[in-house]
Amino acid sequence: MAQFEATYQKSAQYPKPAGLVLQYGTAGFRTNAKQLPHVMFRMGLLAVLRSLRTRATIGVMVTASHNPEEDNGVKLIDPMGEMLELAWEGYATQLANAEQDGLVTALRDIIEREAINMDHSASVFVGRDTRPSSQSLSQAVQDGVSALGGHCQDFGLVITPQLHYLVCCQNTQGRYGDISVEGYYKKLSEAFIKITKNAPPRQPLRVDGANGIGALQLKALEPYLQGQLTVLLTNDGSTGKLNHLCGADYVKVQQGAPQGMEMGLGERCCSFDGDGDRIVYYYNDDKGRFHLLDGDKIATLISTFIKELLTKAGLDLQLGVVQTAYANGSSTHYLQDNMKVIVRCVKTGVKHLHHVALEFNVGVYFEANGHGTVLFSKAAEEKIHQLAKDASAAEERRSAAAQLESTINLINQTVGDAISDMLLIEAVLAVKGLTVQQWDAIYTELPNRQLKVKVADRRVINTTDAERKTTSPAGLQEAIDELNRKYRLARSFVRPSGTEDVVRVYAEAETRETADALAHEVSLAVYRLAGGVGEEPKPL
Ligand code: G16
Repeated sequence: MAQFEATYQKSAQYPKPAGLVLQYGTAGFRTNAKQLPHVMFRMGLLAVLRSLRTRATIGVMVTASHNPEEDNGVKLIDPMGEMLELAWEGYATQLANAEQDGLVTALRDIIEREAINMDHSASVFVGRDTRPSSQSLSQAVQDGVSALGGHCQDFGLVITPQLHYLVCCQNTQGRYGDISVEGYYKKLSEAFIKITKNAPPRQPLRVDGANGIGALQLKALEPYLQGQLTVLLTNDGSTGKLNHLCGADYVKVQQGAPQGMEMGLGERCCSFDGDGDRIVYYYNDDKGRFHLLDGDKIATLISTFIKELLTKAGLDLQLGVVQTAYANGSSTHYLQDNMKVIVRCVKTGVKHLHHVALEFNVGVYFEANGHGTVLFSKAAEEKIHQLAKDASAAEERRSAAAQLESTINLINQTVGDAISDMLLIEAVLAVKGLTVQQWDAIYTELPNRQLKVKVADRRVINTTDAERKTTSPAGLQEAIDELNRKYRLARSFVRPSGTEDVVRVYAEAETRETADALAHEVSLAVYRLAGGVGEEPKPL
């Protein structure tokens, strides 16, 4: 076929570095940007095949999110705005690693296995973050799409969740929202204004934009909020480097403020990550102590708000919360024992959380790192809409249903979204009249610590039980079990990262000292039993 010949020719412009093997990770491919042009071109090809297979528009986002500026990556978005179907991750890896002469065979193989009809037309939406490498890598994606005869629409600089939103709008013929970035601003801001219209004015919110695209998009959205929320933006990208000493991942891991953030006593502050799909909140108390409100606290706040509205509305809808092993033990206890909601624990990666959240009428999912959203089932949405317009229902029930309707419009249900989550959190705090300190006081977190260990090959670590236990290398889990027994309320686990070349270590315990000691001792066990490289981990 002529298309294959053209693809083969064009692909030579994006040669694969000899011997390079990459794996589709937690959120797509991610590594140093220099190693990625061929991957981007090929993901353009894959997006065309996925579009033909699903007969829908597919999204390709060029970003490495929380990683350092010199890295880049690519996330593929399925028709309803979800992450790429798991089964296709294997195809992505196959295409990315094919040698030039094997590329057409790899394509034909996918086409045959998926019974793809190449006569239809394919449509792909592309977006990118602000990294210096993103523009040329986005061009590589677009060249891939064109080479296989697909139609490409480039949305330029957008946060990842905006591209998810746009794909979903396109494939629902605008039912989810207008198919434009402006449509996104309008949908969210109108919902925010509706929820907060009777709430008293609030102090401004300080936002760390991680020097990334989230800052630019927030600036563009702010006028639509009509003064209902004032944001004071730091790390807006005008001077600093992306994610450097700032951003949600930095704040979560360091448990400290980002560079440049001037935190007045008790002021609400939050940080986005590099592609605007994560958020964490924080403040300093009157003793100057830093308090972090991460994805666990966000999940609790949002679940409480929605559960209260469901009760007021008299709607019998099941609410469940999905977490990962990183969720603080106190949050899980609070949700289960105080809030009496069902809690499920799954492997790291939004795709895993999203999938399980779909099992509930209302599924709230958050990773502790601040990535999450809420999913309402079609049936739940229908019941809420019915009640909101039922003139015979009691006023209190109807108005609770109307608040739920606006909440649904405010939430980006396609994926975790820093801007949408921020607006929802602000709306909840405003409506409930809560300060950030009162929110923080809902439960007390166990002190915890996250560390990274460098090993020769992180694939030697295999895990089970939603990543809470290791199955290899030999002896590692036994060593971790023994360390956990040493300290009160202790829990720790290790897992290979799917976005960075490191092994992640998580530990929590009764006190700061014991959590830190446990994290260090577990790191040492990883270093010794899983082939650590470089210097041995030092005590904190
Ligand atoms: C991605 C995923 C998240 C995951 C994070 C870290 O986030 O979307 O689900 O928690 O990577 O993953 P890992 O621990 O495997 O490195 P982002 O915001 O970097 O795209």
